[in-house]
Amino acid sequence: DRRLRRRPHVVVVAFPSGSHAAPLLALARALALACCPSAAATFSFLCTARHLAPLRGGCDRVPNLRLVAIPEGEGDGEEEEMRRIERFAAAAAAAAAAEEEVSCVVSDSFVLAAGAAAEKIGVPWVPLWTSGPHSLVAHLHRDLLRTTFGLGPQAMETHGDDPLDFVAGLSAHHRVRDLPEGIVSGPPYPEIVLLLRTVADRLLRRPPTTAALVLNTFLGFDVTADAALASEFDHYFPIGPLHLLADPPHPLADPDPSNCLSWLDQHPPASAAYVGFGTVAMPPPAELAALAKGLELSRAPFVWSLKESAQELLPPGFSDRVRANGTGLVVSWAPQKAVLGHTAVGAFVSHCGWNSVIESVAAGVPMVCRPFFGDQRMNARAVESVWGNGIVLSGGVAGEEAVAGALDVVLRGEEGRRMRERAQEIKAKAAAATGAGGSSSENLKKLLKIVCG
Ligand code: U2F
Repeated sequence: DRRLRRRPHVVVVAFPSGSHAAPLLALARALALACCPSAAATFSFLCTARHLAPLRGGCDRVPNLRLVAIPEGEGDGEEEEMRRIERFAAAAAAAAAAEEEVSCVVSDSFVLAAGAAAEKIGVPWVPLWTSGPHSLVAHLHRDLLRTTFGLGPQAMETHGDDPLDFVAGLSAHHRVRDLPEGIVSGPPYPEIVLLLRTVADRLLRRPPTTAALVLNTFLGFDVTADAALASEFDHYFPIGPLHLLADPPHPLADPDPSNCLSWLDQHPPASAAYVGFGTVAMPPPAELAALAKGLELSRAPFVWSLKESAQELLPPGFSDRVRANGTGLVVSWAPQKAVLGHTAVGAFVSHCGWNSVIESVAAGVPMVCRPFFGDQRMNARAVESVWGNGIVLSGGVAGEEAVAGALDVVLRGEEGRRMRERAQEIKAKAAAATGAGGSSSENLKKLLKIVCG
């Protein structure tokens, strides 16, 4: 048995797309720090050079964490993107198998090749699910959902508003229409949907092929999902918010090329909105224009992180006008964690990607939700109806009146005050979970025993 013969060496394999690598690196960093300074184990984090570059900050302080760049091929568009990721995953799996003294493979759950490599070399595999917990529950119960609602457009037409609380882990608030694509909606399936289905099947394989399953959440945040996942997996480890674990890099260390933080300094507490839709989702041009008008109508100061290419789709003169009159700042990148942590920010207009949800939770900022795809609708539903730390935009999209109305509610209304209180309560729980003796910190220690043997 390799694990008996050798000093632990944990190989960690990222999924090099969008925001996936960051939470996995936070986990690797926390694990590596937990066995520092004795450096009882070494951690090698395998990722593409492109996705590693913005993440290097804060890793220098961790001597037993190696960042290993794996070459990637060229590729644009979804199909090419998936080919590129497959090439990376194959190269990373080969590199993992060739690494010396491997005691465990930790990976993004999307990198099934890493699980296969672990199986081949006879060491445990620990996947991290980076999306929201409800979407995982839904993927795991795909067959039950299909048997109940059928498969194809009619499932949504006939059952769109049916509740999902008959599925262990979901609430009565969750609806069929919130489900991720590919569960009851029929083919054709985009490649990412097919990948997710294979991932769910792999996680469900019996006897289990996973030594532990990690989620970027914390015990007590969603008790229903926790209970279901704990009964499904022997080693379910909610270890989050990952970016708060073990001496994390300070959020103020993130680059702030457009000076969002000093701009926010000029505004009173909880008066401003931060708008950001993550790394993949993009509202159609008409909605971008409506959102811009809604922000102006609300008169709330705002920072809006919007890719340069999309800024061209805003109403002519919008960015210059709001910058000149001091009401808004449109930037192509914002240090989101630090922005959410700024006292001036009182609302986060978000697509509800899981990193954004968990960062908003960690900062205690209520959300105004405009979900697009994947887990985002289930996350948004839970924000509004399960956790109570925000609302979904009326009509589900960013209409001018809907945006202004939602910001009025969250920033100025009585209901908004309650959401803020709720957000602060959840923030306190998240801080306790990642503090000394907290559930996430204790789960990290238990996971360390599994990965180091
Ligand atoms: C996919 O989500 P996204 O990458 O689109 O969105 P998030 O999970 O919210 O992650 C975005 C990250 O990028 C950071 C931000 C988050 O950590 O702080 N960021 C920033 O710092 N500055 C910016 O200007 C813009 C972003 C997918 F679409 C979702 O459905 C999944 O839930 C998610 C996780 O698997 O991946």
